Amino acid sequence: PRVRKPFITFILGGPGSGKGTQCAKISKTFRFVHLSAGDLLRSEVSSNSDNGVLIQDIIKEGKIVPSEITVKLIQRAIESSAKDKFLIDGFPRSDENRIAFEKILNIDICSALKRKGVIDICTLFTSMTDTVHYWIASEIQVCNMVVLQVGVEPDLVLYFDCPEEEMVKRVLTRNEGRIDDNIETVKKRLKVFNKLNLPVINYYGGKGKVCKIDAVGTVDDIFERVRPVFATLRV
Ligand code: UP5
Ligand code: MG
Repeated sequence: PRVRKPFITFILGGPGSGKGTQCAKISKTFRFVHLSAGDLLRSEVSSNSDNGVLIQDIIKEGKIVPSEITVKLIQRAIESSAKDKFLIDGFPRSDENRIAFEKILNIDICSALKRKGVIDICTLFTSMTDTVHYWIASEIQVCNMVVLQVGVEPDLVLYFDCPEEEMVKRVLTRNEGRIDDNIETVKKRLKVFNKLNLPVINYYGGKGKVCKIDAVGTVDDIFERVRPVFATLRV
């Protein structure tokens, strides 16, 4: 069977840097599925799910929701989509988030291998569920053996780089009733971004995966900086 390998883009940047706005334009122009981690969490709150109150309290404090909750929501959204190009907006927000994403996926593969007692990789391919297919990052052919490279790494990371005063101005004028769009919470969100999210960007930077976009200017100006990144992709 064909191995399904989704194309994963992480969209990162501080609060109000324009992630959501640019994702809307990218998904429309280049047919990507836009998954906002913040929106997935907010819809858990509004649907009164088991974790709704916990999530709401954390968002209000500008802190990071436990990885297992967010990862599950993202995983479910990817799996229930028939498409294979994704923008994951606002995740991972910390090294812990990033590692949890990779680890969960690794466990899927390992348990599939164990369950099937697989020695022959062709047997594995024919016996795996669709879910597991998703999480195979790539296969490498070595002589007659196929080695699976597991752990989901994004194919691309976009980082919207924006000065703090501009981000604060945008968030405070948004006026959409978000409980975290007030000066106290914005200050906390910025602190958490600098302390926990920048290391994730640096990690992927070290792997040559980050495309840094100057996020100052009009929405259209910024999209013209983003456009060539996607126009030159071969996916
Ligand atoms: N705007 C956009 N572009 C503009 C431009 N070029 N010029 C002028 N104005 C511009 O934009 C923000 C506002 O600015 C909008 O009004 C827009 O019209 C305007 P937007 O595109 O919404 O920016 P974005 O970067 O998406 O800002 P957002 O506030 O959504 O970013 P956050 O990262 O803070 O919010 P998110 O929803 O991702 O997360 C919220 C909270 O959820 C987090 O703080 C955290 O508590 C929790 N969370 C987790 O715990 N884990 C996760 O994985 C994700 C979220
Ligand atoms: Mg957003």
